[in-house]
Amino acid sequence: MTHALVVIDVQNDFCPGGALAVEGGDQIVQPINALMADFDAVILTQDWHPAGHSSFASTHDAEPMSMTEMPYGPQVLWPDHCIQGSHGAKFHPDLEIDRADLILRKGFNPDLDSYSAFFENDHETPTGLDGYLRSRGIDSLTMVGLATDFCVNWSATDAARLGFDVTVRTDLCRAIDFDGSLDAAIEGMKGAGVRVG
Ligand code: VGL
Ligand code: ZN
Repeated sequence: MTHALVVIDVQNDFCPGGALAVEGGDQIVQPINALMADFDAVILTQDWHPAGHSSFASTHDAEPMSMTEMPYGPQVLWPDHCIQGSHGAKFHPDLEIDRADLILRKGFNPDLDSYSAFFENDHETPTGLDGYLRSRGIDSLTMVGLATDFCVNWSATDAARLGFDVTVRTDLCRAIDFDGSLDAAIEGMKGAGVRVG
C-alpha cells in the first residue's frame, strides 16, 4: 500500500484567535509535523474563499451559524473566514508546509462551498484530488486536521466511498461540535467504512 497523510485546513482562521476558531486547533500542529515522516506523501488542503462567498452569513445578511438552503441542499452560514490571500487563510505558522507534495485549495467557487477535499458540497464537482492520488498509486489515507465534524468528516467519507483505505486520527483533529455535529460525523464516518482511531 502507498500511504498519504492528508492534513485538512490547519489554517489561522480555524485556530484560537481566528475567525472560525476551533477549540484547541493549534494543539495538533506539532504532532502532525512529527507524523509527516511516516508517510509516502503529504498533502495539505487549504480552505480558500473569495470575499462575499455564498457560505458566509454576511453575504446573506444572516446570523453566523444559521442555516440556509442552497440549490444543492442545506448549508451552514459561517462567519467570514479563509478569504483568499488573508492572514486567516494562511496555514498555522508552525505547520511544516515545506514537507507537502501537494497543497489543494478548495472553496474558491463563489456559489458553492467545499468541505470535502474530493467534491464540492453539491457532491458532484470534483476537486481533482481523486485523480491525483490514483495517478500516484496512493491507495491508503490517514486524515488529520480541522474540523473533525465538517471538512475532515466530508473528506474521509468521500474517500472511503471512492475506495480508499481511510483512517481518521481523531486525536489529531479538533471539532466545531455545533448542534450534535461531532457525534453525527463519527457515526457517519464509521458507517462509510472509515477507521476512526
Ligand atoms: C470548515 C466550515 C467552513 C472546515 C471550512 O475546515 O471544517 N468548516 N469551512
Ligand atoms: Zn470554509
